[in-house]
Amino acid sequence: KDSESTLGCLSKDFPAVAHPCAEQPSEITSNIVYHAQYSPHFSPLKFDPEQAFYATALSVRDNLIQRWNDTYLHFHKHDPKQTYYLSMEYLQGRALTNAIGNLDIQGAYADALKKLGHEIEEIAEKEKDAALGNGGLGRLASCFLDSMATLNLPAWGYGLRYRYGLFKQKISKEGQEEVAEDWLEKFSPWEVVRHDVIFPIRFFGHVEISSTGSRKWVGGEVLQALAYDIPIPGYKTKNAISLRLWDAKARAEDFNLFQFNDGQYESAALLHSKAQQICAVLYPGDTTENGKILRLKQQFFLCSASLQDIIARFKKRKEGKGPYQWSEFPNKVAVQLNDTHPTLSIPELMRLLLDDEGLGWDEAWDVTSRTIAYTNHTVLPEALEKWSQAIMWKLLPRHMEIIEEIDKRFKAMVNSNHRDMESKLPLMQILDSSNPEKPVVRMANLCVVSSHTVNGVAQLHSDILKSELFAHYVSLWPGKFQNKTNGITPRRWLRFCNQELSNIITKWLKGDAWITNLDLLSGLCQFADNEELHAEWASAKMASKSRLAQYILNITGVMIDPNSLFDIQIKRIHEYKRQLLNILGAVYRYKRLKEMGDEGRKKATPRTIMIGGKAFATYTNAKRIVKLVNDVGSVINNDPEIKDYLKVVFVPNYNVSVAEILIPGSDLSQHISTAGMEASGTSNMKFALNGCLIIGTLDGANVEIREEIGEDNFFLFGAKADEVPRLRKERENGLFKPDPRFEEAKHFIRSGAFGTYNYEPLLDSLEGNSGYGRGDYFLVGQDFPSYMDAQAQVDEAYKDKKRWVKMSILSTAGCGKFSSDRTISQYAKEIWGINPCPVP
Ligand code: B1H
Repeated sequence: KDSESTLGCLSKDFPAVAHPCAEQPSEITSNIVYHAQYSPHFSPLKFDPEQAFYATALSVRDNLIQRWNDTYLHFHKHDPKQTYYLSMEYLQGRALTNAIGNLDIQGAYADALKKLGHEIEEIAEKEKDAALGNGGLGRLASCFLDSMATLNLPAWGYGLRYRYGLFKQKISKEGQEEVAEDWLEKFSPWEVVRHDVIFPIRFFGHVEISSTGSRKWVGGEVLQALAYDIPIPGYKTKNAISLRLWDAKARAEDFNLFQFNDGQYESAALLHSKAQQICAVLYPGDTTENGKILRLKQQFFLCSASLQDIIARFKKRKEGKGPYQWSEFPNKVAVQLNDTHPTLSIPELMRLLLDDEGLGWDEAWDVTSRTIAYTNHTVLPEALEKWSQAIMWKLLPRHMEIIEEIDKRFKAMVNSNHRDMESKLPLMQILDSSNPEKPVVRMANLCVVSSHTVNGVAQLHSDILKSELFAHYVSLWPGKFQNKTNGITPRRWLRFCNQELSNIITKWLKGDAWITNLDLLSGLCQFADNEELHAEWASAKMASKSRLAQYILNITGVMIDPNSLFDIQIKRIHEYKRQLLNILGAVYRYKRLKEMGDEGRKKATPRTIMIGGKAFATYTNAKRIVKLVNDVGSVINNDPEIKDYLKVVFVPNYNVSVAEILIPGSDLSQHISTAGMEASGTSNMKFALNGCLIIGTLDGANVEIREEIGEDNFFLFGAKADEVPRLRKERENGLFKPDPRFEEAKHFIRSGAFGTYNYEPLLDSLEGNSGYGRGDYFLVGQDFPSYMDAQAQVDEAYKDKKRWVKMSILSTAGCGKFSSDRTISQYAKEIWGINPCPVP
């Protein structure tokens, strides 16, 4: 049985037969055995869980390929307007459970695998996460793809096929260590290389001017972009769309045989090694000049390959249909820029139209600006991309000419039509040469000037874009700015990751239509006091908490009690997200518990605080936070006196698959950024959807979640976005009086209670403007007292089980709005102008 069974034995009972569209268990078993035997990737001996995973995934891929080809041909034939989502990041996570679930053949696959001696859950865990993204922005792109496919929209994603995605996080005595994570170590069973889809990509070189005055970018180094496609199946639909990831390679003729035979191995393969660098890692460190150039090369590589491909397909669909007009292009193509990272699409589309297709400036500009739309995801000044003009002139000389021209024409337009705005031009122009040492290109400005639509990702964020970051442009183009509140796919984030709760919802709503029409969840409100539902709801939560406790034990060795309140904060570690506020709160709680004695403690609500997230490798303060959480955890978790009341666990290597275990098992989650700084947040939606209550500030999408689920079901605290500037001023002017609890918590850490590591830089960042001090820019001290008060309300509420379960039901019931299906329908109607194109 299982791990020892040889393929030979298996194929006696289950003959290997290719069944490309297998849906019955017997066909599925035959098809899996077929792949194990005839698409071998291992020696023909065992059929252990890993081999079973690859064979199973290949059999699912067979099924997808049929739909995929059908969808491709269907779009080609009907030639609808199509959206192309350009993103430097996709956080796909695992694909197997999602694909089988979307095809709606879970049962058949589970049965088939059982016959072959495997549990479907066990083999699914053998899949590596595809982590081609950093955090929320990348995961949003992946949720969007799921919704595009499910809504039958003619839409594709474009990205890069990074060899090493986001690093693996190891926790040692030193704190976080980054280790390369090789998602392609064996191979990805999902991707299909398209050897016929390959485009040249140029870097460096110069601009040549012909006798007629036309310009052409020539010389430099030329690499090849090769397409790898990943199928994205829609939920219970025949449509499957593509995520097209570009890989870089050099041509055979660029390999210098003469040099190689002369022993000059490195120079012989120079271009090949440069090609390998392009897609080597997700975010090359960009503190060095080389790092900056590589990141810019990556961005251009994505933009140029995608636009050449889009134009090629536009032409292909016109073949045999008579002459076409370029002015039709924006009626057939919508390009969405996921933040400014793919901004070079703008000058690249202009260049292709001007220099390769021979259009005049006005025509090319009209086509480009009617095609491209831009989503902003952050107002943090340090995240607004500014590229050195010097680097840009070197790497992309023709694009810089085009950007200069766009800037020039923009300024001329303002000067002639909007005289009153003249004084604002220095802020609005694209090229900023105010620092003669380092003139830069402001990518967000280029996007706003060149796009037909600009959107933020939650109402508050979109309002801030209009009133602050892009305020001046609003008076030029009031209609250009929109809001599209983010969403999450309810398939991955409820149906598949929380089967127990899903089944209960389906039972009470008398059907599973909620999975594609999430507004139906509001139907749960009428049962919010129903005792039978309460019992089922609580037992589903307990099952998920027990599974989570087992996971934590396996990974960290810390035993946690599923009866305690599970309080979770998982997200990238960043000072504005304020994991420090959370841990200072935990430190204070610990100190109180120690002081109150046995009798006092018996009245406390037992809590398990879990914090997970990765710190950017060069972000020192974020790494110190990771270290502090771990140190606080080791002291608290080993203190026998309070073992029944408090645990603090750092969950290592937080990623999509870990989120799928943590979120269903949560009671409370923390979304506690300084108001105005978190553009939206999306894990807040995932938690609320899974019946988890939120403690949070009025920031990002928290505002809308609270509106939807009701203020009684949300633990609110903290300063509001419009109070933040004044509070910072007051802090600077020494008018801030810290709460004694805040002082006590910091003092306790300084006393060495959690070890002797130098936390001073971290703690001092919460003090005035001296030493390391940065005047508590993120207002941790300001919000500490209201945070602790809100936490006290949580403790009280959790003691009343009935009230808590009711709030939990109402959280789920209020989440209809946060389906990415809603978000994507709005993009389709209000920005892209595209319609569903279902395969019959
Ligand atoms: C978000 C980023 C981001 N905003 C720079 N900005 C990056 C910026 O690699 N880089 O250089 C990568 C990512 N990510 C997030 O987007 C916001 O912080 C969240 O609030 C939001 O929910 C998410 C999706 O809109």
